Amino acid sequence: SALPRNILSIQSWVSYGHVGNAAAVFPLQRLGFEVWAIHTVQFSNHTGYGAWTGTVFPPELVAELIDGMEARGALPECHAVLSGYMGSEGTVGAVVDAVRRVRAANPGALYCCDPVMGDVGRGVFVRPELPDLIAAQAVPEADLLTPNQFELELLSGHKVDTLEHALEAARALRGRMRPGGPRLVLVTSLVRSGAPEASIETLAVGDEGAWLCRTPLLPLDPPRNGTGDAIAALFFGHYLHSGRPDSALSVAMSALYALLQRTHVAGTREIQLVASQDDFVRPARLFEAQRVG
Ligand code: PXL
Repeated sequence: SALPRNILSIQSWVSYGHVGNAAAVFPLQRLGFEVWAIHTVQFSNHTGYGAWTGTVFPPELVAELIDGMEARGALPECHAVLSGYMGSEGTVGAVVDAVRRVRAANPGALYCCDPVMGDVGRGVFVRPELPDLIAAQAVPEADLLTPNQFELELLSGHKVDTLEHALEAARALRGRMRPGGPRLVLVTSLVRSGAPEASIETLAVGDEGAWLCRTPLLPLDPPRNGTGDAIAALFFGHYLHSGRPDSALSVAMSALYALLQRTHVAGTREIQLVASQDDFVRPARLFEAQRVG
């Protein structure tokens, strides 16, 4: 069981459209992983529509499902854990507990935390207690962290307007992540002074340095809910395959560009996840990552 194959993904679920696990599970499966999905909610659709039906599951359900998997002897075979949007305070503790139980069974397991808190323009869109809880409990367990620019500012406590600021903030965050792990920070949706017009960048900062990947900016109206969830899944998946932050960054962002481009052409509100599946593995157009530190 040397190759990472089994990923536990703890996120929300929607019946219609693609956010949370409904944006992460399929890309990971398409990359060849077995995905053990735990859903924290089941809603009809994402909350970006302003109305939805469904249920928030109690945080205790996470531990209960881990209990059942443990009883099947599954945990030593769990190679990675991915978490995203956490609907309630209790979910943070439940996810961190799950990560600790997986690591007790398989010390080599990697945890990727997408610290979903908010976005530039929208501000904080989770419950106000969540950012501090994520910073205090989830970040110290994380091997990979995938904040957007806004979340990087919130977690680091510094405004980020330049590449130097982004590098400094990401390095500061690395110091708060799990010692002994790769401590890899992916900064998404980076818009900074000095970047070419009509572009958007993603920055990866790890042990061996920092890399930047630039793609053309596509219209973000309507907002593409689920994009961040898909990025975290694609980057984590490609990183688990190659162990290389630079190629994982290049392939994941190229795949994401293909997904957003197809969605733009289709003119749909929901990201075109299924139609873009071949691009997840081998993107039609490859955007190279350049070393910046
Ligand atoms: O993309 C983050 C996300 C996750 N889960 C649910 C959401 C959203 C964003 O809209 O509504 C249920």
